[in-house]
Amino acid sequence: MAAVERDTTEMGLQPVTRFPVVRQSEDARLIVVSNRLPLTLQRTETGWATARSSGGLASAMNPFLRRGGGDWIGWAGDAAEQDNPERRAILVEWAEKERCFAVDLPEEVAAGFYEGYANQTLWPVFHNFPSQLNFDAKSWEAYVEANRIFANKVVERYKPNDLIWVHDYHLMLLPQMLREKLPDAAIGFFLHIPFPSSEIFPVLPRREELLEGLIGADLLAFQTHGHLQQFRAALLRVLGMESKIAELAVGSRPVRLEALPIGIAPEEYTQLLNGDDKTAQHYAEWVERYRGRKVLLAVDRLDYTKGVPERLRAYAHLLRSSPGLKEKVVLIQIAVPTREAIDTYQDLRTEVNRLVGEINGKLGTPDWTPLVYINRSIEKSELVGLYKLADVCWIGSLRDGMNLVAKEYVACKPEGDGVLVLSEFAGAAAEMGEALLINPFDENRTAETIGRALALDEQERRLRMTALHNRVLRNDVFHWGDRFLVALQEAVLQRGRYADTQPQRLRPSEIHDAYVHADRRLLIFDYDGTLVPFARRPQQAVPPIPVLDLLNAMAADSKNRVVLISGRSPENLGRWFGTVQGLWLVAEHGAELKDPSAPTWEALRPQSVSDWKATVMPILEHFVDRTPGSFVEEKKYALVWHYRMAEPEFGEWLANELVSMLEAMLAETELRAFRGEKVIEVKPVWPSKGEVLERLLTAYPDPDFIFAAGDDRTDEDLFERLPEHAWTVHVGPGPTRASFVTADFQNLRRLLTLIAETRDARRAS
Ligand code: ADQ
Repeated sequence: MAAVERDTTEMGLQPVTRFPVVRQSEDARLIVVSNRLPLTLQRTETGWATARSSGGLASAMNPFLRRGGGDWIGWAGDAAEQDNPERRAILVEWAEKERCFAVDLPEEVAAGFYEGYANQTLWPVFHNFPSQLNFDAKSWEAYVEANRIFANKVVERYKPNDLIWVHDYHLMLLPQMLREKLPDAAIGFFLHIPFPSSEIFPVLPRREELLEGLIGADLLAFQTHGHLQQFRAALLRVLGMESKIAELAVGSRPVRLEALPIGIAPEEYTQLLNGDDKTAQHYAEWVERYRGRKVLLAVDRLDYTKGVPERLRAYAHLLRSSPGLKEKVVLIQIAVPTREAIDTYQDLRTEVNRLVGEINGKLGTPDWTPLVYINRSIEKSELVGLYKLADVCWIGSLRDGMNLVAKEYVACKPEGDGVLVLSEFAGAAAEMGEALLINPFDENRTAETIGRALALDEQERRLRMTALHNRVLRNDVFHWGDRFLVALQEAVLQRGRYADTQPQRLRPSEIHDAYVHADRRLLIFDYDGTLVPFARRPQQAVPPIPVLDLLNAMAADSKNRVVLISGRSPENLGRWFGTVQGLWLVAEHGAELKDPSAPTWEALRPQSVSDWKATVMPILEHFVDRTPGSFVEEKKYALVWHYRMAEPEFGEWLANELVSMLEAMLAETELRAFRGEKVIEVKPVWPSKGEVLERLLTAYPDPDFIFAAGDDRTDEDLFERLPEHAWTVHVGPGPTRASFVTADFQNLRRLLTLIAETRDARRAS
């Protein structure tokens, strides 16, 4: 979608490109919210100053916002001396000149939030390092408080129609906090770091609150499909919430899910590459200094997820195993200090310093320092000079959301030279397949791959690099940001779709009226949870006399065709309802059907096989062993694990685990694990109440009154397939496509009694 241009050059300003709009709204603005602004407060010896922030989020968002315009809300970066006039004046200037609105956090909140829960609890777990997790309740409270302070700041700046874009793991509670304060706001969230697997996510203290916080958004976007899938798995396992591949329903509100890999602003690099004196000077100097040597480059924040010690060990291994490389290669490792107040980071720094000393001390010569280690932030002109110089760029992340260094290096190789060696655990690997991929945990093979990269012939180098270069230029940060904002606006429009189909409370007199005036009526009922409450064991749900009377009365009316569709087995239904004259029965969610005038049941797919049961049964039995009070019911077409009598939380927990396990196992088969009310049912995909409808309408065409009632998701299939004029009723809470909802089976039975009595009344008159 093309961006909307607004020309402001005549006012002496830079041209402003507004973000792309789906539904054009004149006053729509963008509000970006992230932990850090692109500017950071810095205390100097004489007072206060402004510094540029480092890190991937600021690198990416800054050019995007500068192009499109918008407000940026974030923490000032230092919590001290908040009343200092010089400090305050700087923040005012940020707001006026840069549209950066600083959030001030009290000192103890800032520490607990940033160095505490965000970086010692969330960061390690989200990067698959649960062993590095530190948690204390105080830092959680600080995290909640910081999110609340951010929420207040956003509310202060918000105007109707604004788009709010929340960034990253520091602010996972913010979407829901904002939803409560601004129910109609468009709220999007982007996670820059990976989402952990559903095995690891649950170790997080306060995991439920985090997920509930996130799903307050209209759009949740991740760097890769893999991360998105892991989020869905965690949602299922921790909150028991099922989702579709690209959407989730929170009550009746849809939440859109997207995988949107972040890009860079290539011009920020190519401009320096081509026409900047400082960059050219650095480059010329280094070409001279490293003449006759191949240059390997690594650029990281000094974070344990980036795999710096692992890289240094692999480099030492390479030098030891390839004596031919002696004095022929140099590794330049740039490591920007980060989060130094946290012990783990100090330990990492010590370890890296030791490895650097060891490599240069043991492997260097008087003429050769094999490793150049720079432990500070460097200027962009230097960075670009290094990218241009490097023969190989080595990304060794043990885990990384994306890794922008990979893309920056590739952007600086317009001639198609240079080799990218990329960890398969960086999000970038999902879209940079032409790189040489490594497993950074495997020291030997990594060393081999680096050796291969150094020796790669020119043709292959160019082939790989050109493909990467073109893709990085195409999928830049503007493309990424535009896609996010379009998706957010579309997600907001989707709300309307659900709002239009909001079910209403049951209106018995209206239904009764339509019933009375109809001559060909089709009435379809689910049984458990709809006509009767759930029983503790399936066999205990013997139909009570009033229900049999109701069905008898309705089925006896010659204008009616009454159908009972249930998940129960044919034997079960036959035994209980066989005596009701004229009643159609459908068993096992639509696998078999019994026409009252036929002597036997009819299978909808007679050739269907059930030899899979032998494989699935032991798994379900294993869950029975683990869950006191649960049991397995065997039906003709399905196996059902019931956990209604199990301890509720434990039952839900294991149900989620069982579904995750079965989903993976059954992926390639025609079987699926379906969640019902306190049951997990494994059955083929084909029987559905929706499909049975076709069969019923063939046997009983053109009804002029259709009524259907049900309480669970299997009934939703039916509601969806019924024509618009059908009267559909959902019994109980939860989202539905039915046109009416009613609280429980008793309300429904009252309505049916009214209907059944109609016939009696007419007969009596
Ligand atoms: P980061 O973990 O910060 O970002 P990354 O994507 O590598 O990681 O970005 C680092 C940025 O800092 C790059 O733009 C790089 O040029 C810059 N940089 C690194 N070292 C530097 C130095 N010494 N001097 C100057 N600049 C330096 C998080 C996630 C990533 C994700 C980004 C963006 O952890 O996985 O790619 O957000 O979404």
